[in-house]
Amino acid sequence: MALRIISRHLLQKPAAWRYSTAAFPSSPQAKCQEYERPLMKTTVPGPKSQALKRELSAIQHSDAVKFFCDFSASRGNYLVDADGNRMIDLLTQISSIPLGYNHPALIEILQDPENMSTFVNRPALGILPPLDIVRLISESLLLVAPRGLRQVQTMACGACSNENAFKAVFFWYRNKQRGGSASHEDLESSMLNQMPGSPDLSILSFNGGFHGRTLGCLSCTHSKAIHKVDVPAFDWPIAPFPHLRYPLDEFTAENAHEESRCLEQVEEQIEAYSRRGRPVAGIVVEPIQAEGGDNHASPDFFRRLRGLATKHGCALICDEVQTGCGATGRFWAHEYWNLDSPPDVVTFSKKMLTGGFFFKDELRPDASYRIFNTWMGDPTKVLLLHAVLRVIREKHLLEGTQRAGVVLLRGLTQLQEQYSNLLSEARGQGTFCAVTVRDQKTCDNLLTSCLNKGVVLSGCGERSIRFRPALIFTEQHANIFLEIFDSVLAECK
Ligand code: PSZ
Repeated sequence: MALRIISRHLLQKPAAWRYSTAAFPSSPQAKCQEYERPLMKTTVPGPKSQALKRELSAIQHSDAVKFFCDFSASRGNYLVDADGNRMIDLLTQISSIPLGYNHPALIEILQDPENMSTFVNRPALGILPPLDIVRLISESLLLVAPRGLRQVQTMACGACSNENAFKAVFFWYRNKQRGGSASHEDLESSMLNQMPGSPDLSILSFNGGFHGRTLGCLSCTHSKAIHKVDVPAFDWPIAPFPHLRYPLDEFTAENAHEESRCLEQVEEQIEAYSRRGRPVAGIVVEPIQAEGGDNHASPDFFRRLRGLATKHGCALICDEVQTGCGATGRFWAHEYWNLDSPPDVVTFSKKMLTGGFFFKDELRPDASYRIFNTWMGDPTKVLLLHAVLRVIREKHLLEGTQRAGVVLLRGLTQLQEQYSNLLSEARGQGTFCAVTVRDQKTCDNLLTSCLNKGVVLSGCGERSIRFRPALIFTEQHANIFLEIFDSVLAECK
């Protein structure tokens, strides 16, 4: 019965790739073609989205839903909603669409009958992996492994990746402390959540950081109270993240001073928690604090943080869930730092399509089933990533992102000069850009006006607008957006 319903549903609603051939002439180039400009038919959410939202609200809390997406009709940088509004997308499903909507290279993966069994049979990767898994990982994830990190573990999502990275760090730290694997006493006491098996260790994180919403990660997340309230948290150290002045190159001395202040606090916290018997096993940091408001720090800050981690025997966990996979113009944002020694762990998800983490050999768990769950990721996502990475290489999308980023940031800087009562602190790396708005209410108003003129955007921090386009966002797309943003700013009181 259930199967019949599903197949009828599939027949009524052709899958995305069939739509794309129907809607466009069949040559591959034509299939790539996206729309030319936004085209709005209603305000957003329009009547169809509103009706769907009422239906959804009956079964789940859905106040956060902005509108419903017609993914079949969406193309490239353009997201089409239930009411047929066509918008240029600078949010990309919270920074997680690498090549825009319905990219032909991804559709090809689904059309290839060779891939059928991968999509139909989801394995428990930790015990029964498919026979092509080594090739698949070698030809995808390992090609982009950060320098110095040769081990990789896939996971489902960003929080899951960080959560397991923390665990790997704790295992490593305890084995180092003990000089070997867990003792009988460790095993027994862990069953009762007692020391020494459940040790008093901590992860140091930064004010304004975001690392996910699962229990361990949430103790390292400090961007908004609504994420945290009512959930028990570990008493783990929290250090200040630098509050820099932008543009960074105009305030180098002042910013260096601020960074030193924060690094002193990091070291003080590490020492204080060690004295309290809760040593810091790892430090987790985003290369650019994203949810917290697109807060940047200099390569020098991160080099010195790396030094502090090494000095105090803590692992450095670089959370590239949002910055990874090219948006900053380098594949990994931490490549900008020129570290002497790489981070110990680099976590990823979002545009990488699969979650997971790269890590140093020393952080390999000492026994099986220590980092484990049912799926441990999903080979279909690695298959799609394989195609994403090929397109990034072949189409030189990192260079394209750098070029588009220059136009976007230059445009934002000009608008900030023109509307200096509204905008400040234009900042960014690649297309990973943001601008601060006068106050929260104005920020919300600007976001709404942009949406109704066909630009999907979102805020970050208290009153910043962030830009998270796909890697196929070009100078032309930046100009289309800037023109619309200019008109929105001109109408803003
Ligand atoms: O509100 C939310 O839950 C959001 S809005 C954006 C995110 C989450 N980002 C997820 C994220 C991240 O940006 C960084 C730097 N680290 C970890 C995560 C968690 O990833 P997910 O959401 O896949 O668990």
